[in-house]
Parts: sequence; C-alpha cells; structure tokens
Amino acid sequence: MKGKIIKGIAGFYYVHVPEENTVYECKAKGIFRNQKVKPLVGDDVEIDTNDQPEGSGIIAVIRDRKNELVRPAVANVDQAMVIFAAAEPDPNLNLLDRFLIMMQKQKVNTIVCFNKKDIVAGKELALLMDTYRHCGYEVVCTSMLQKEGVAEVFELIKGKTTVLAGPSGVGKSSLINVIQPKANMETGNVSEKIKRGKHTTRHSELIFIENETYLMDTPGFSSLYINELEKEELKDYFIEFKEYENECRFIGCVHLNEPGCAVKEALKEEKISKIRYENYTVLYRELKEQKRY
Ligand SMILES: Nc1nc2c(ncn2[C@@H]2O[C@H](COP(=O)(O)OP(=O)(O)OP(=O)(O)O)[C@@H](O)[C@H]2O)c(=O)[nH]1
Ligand SMILES: [Mg+2]
Ligand SMILES: [Zn+2]
Repeated sequence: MKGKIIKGIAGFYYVHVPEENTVYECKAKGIFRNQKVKPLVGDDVEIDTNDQPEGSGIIAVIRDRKNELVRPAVANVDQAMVIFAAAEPDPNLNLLDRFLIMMQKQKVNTIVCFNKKDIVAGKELALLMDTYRHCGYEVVCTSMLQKEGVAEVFELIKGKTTVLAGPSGVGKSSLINVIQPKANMETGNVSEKIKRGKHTTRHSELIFIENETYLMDTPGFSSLYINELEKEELKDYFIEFKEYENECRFIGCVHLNEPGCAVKEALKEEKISKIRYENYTVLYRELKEQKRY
C-alpha cells in the first residue's frame, strides 16, 4: 500500500494511506538501518501489512525524495513558512536570518510570517515587515488569536506542502488549528517569567488540510548554527546587498573593512537595514571562527 509518513516517534512511523484514509503504525525494514537511511516525516512510502497485527505495517520502500531538510528533519516539502511572534517572545532577527540562509542554501522558498500582531503597535510591525519585504521575501502578518491574515496565509499554502518552522511559543500549532480545526494540535502558553515558549510540540507532524495541501508542524528551535558555508559566500545570501555590490571598489569585497564599499555606503544612507547588516557581520565572524578548528 502507498502512503506518506506523517509522524515518527521512537522508532515508530505513522503512515497515512489516502486510499483508505487510515493511519498505520509502522516499523522500518531492517535494510534501511543497514543503509543508514532514516525515514522522515513527509516521505512517500510503500508499506506491507501482510502478517502484521491490525493497524500495523512495515515500511518496505521509501520513494526518492524531492528534497530533504536537515533542520527540521523532513522530506518532500514545497516551501517553508517561518513564523516569528511580533512580540512574546520578541522576535530574534538574528535567528530569523540564520533560518532564511539555511533554507536558501537548501533551495527552499521561504515565506516570513509575523504572528501575534494583536499585541504590538502598528509602527513596530510595519518596520519588521518592510525590512524583510525589502530583502525580497513574501511577508505576512497575522493574529491567530483574532483570526487575522488567515485568508492570506491560505492563499500562500494552497496546493502545497509547507513546513512551519520558528521558535517555541510563536503560534505554529495555533496557526494549524485555525486553518484546520479538526487537527486539534496541542498549544502551550508562553512562560510569564521569561516570555518564552514551553516547547509544546515535540515531534514533526504532517497535517492534511485539503486536497494537495499539507502543513507540517515542527518543534520550536532556539538556536541554529550556520555551517557548510564559506564566509566569502555569506554575502550572496543577503540579496539586498546585490544591487550595490558592483559599485564596491574591490572585486570580492565582503563589505566589512574595505575602503570604497558601496554596501556600507548604502547602509549609511539607510538603504540597507542596520539590523540585517549587523546580523551579517555577526555571522561572518562566526564562520571565520569555525574555520580555525
Ligand atoms: N496574543 C496572541 N497569542 C497567540 C497568537 N497565536 C498564538 N498565541 C498563543 O501563543 C502561545 C503559543 O502558541 P503555540 O501555537 O503553542 O506555539 P508553537 O509555535 O506551536 O510553540 P511550540 O510548539 O512550543 O514550538 C499559546 O498560548 C497561544 O494561544 C496570537 O496571534 N496572538
Ligand atoms: Mg507547537
Ligand atoms: Zn563592499
């Protein structure tokens, strides 16, 4: 039978078989372990249910993956939507930039969503949105509490498999519940004291929304290391630098200390966001340090 892995917990994989609209609890065939292939949420598989207890099966075949992400570890996604709360928890834009770089490196188109717009001033929100729109990203702004921006989100996810990612407590599971109330995902309060999420979602899970439309819920992350990237390449991931780069005095300018740098000039004129540039310098330094070991 053909199906799709919608969840994996402690060596068990839950495979949805659309033909019957049922879910089988499966183990993977030993051969995958020997070949060091780990089944992933999102995998299209074939399962064998002969001689198995009712509702159980064995994953016999994992079909070729369209793509495979490392963090979160999922397969066959069409795009990502990264969610940050506009407040509570305050958005960590350095973490957002790290995520955007990682996705771009993996060639996965990413939509940026700022949730909890109900608790911040319009001006603050506009600044966040402008910053990322200016870098070429599709940006939406929502309140899952007041169900605002939902139609816009739906338009963007329709007909696709979208992985939802972001820190804990930003409203990833809440978004799924608003779009598909039947999903009934568990959500958790943000801690009063430290204003951080409580890591309510523990496992990635694929949720069927409607024909051809899936959302993948994932556990919140609190840090991301950029690796497998040369420091000289980093600038290419800051697309807003592109239009100035040709004007830099030196070919291969990394826009840090070089004289006659057009990117730094644009920064001075506030044509490039200060926070984005700062994140660039932080990440550049980090990549430089990594190389020493
Ligand atoms: N004010 C406000 N609160 C929201 C909004 N969306 C979600 N919340 C609340 O934020 C808290 C965290 O929401 P979750 O959906 O559990 O967050 P999550 O991103 O799934 O978090 P993890 O599973 O821990 O990664 C819950 O108390 C939600 O009710 C919103 O738009 N506005
Ligand atoms: Mg969650
Ligand atoms: Zn430069």
